[in-house]
Amino acid sequence: MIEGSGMSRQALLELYIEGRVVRALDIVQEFGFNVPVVMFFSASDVDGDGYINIEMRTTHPDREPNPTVSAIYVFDPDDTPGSD
Ligand SMILES: [Ca+2]
Repeated sequence: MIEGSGMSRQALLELYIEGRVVRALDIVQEFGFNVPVVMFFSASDVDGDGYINIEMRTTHPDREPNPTVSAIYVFDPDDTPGSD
């Protein structure tokens, strides 16, 4: 779950899984101010190190230095809940 902090309405966030950008977004522009957002991504341990590396970076660290992820859930691909 990700929520725009309102520090900047122009912050562009990049979400990475295993070193690859899986989504770039302006969360406030797309979803609104202080609106919780749930996103689903498929992932696997691409480099075989035993971990699925997930990162979130801002392209505007001067305006949004600390983007926050409230929670990350990992589900079995055969038992993934809906977005409701
Ligand atoms: Ca890995």
